[in-house]
Amino acid sequence: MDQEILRAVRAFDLPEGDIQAESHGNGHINRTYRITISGDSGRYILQWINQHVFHHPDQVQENILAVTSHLRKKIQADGGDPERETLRVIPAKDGKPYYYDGKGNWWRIFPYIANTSSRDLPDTTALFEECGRAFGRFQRRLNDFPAASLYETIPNFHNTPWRLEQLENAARKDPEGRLKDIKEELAFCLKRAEWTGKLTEGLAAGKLPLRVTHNDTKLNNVLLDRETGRAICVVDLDTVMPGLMAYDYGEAIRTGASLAPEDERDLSKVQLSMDLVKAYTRGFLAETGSEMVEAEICSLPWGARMMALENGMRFLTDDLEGDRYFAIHRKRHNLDRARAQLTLVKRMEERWDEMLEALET
Ligand code: ADP
Ligand code: GN1
Ligand code: MG
Repeated sequence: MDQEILRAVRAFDLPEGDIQAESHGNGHINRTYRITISGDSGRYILQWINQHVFHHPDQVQENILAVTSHLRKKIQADGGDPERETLRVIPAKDGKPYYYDGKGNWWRIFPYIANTSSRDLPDTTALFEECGRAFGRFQRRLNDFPAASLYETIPNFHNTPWRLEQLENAARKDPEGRLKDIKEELAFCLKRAEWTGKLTEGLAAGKLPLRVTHNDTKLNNVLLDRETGRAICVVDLDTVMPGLMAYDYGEAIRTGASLAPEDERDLSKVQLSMDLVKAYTRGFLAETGSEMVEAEICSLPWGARMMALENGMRFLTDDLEGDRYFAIHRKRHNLDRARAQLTLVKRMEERWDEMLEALET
């Protein structure tokens, strides 16, 4: 096994024993391993934090420690089980919430939450409604957390007008000579420039309140209990930062209410399921509806459209720049992803009235 993994596990405050590591999960950013230690009944999730994406991994870990400590208290007060319902940061032997090896590698470790799995696409509307409840609960339990105390782990993360500027810059430079293949997709994005500021402007005008948000509410960031199917724990807390409710609603709809994978090449399969949209909305609003101001509720469908466009633009930018950000598994993978996401934008536009009506369900 990779010596770096062994060294990393040994840096944490864990029982001694023979270490086994297996790759785990489907993320595009960090590297995740499931760890077992002989003689210890527990298992662990070890993650290498991508420093190219998170420039201050220590700040990421400080955020996660603060947020999970807050969540633990709320879960206890609700009569829940904090060991299953939130992540727990295991400290390194030097007491820090991470291990840095001095050579550019940052690591963290959490207990593995047993008998759970995650899905890239929802199997049923009931499951997706459950996920809506889980992200809604996460949001509700953090509504009294001091947002200003959190580090902004990725500046401009959901600043969609800025994402569009990045795309235009990449197109101007065209470092890999790929612009010729993406002219149509670029034009699609530019045509939507006027509404990319809809959420950021709502925030600046004081109409949309700033909250503590997850910001990466992909379906596979919810752990589901294998026996009951219940959504029990929200993971992937790297991007928990101040943000807008519409981001968390929107990113979930983007990834969970589409009937095709994020990188589907057959664009006729990229369809929006209104049953899934309604199911998620029901679950999310059941937990958060009473917390939100009217303008915020109205902004939710825009969040979905914005997240689909924003991800489409990010994938397109990464394709132009030679695939430096998102891990790819085939040639022009980011272009496939971009095409699927922009198709999803189109589907949302076609069914816009229904998306607005879904708020009433
Ligand atoms: P990435 O940022 O690369 O998406 P995640 O933190 O989401 O990484 O982890 C990848 C996958 O590992 C998740 O989708 C989930 O299925 C699983 N996972 C993460 N943390 C845990 C945990 N503590 N217990 C069990 N499974 C986990
Ligand atoms: C990344 O880490 P993962 O795979 O959950 C990305 C998200 C994108 C997503 C697209 C920190 O999420 O913003 O929406 O890929 N995370 C970061 O699949 O950039
Ligand atoms: Mg993830």
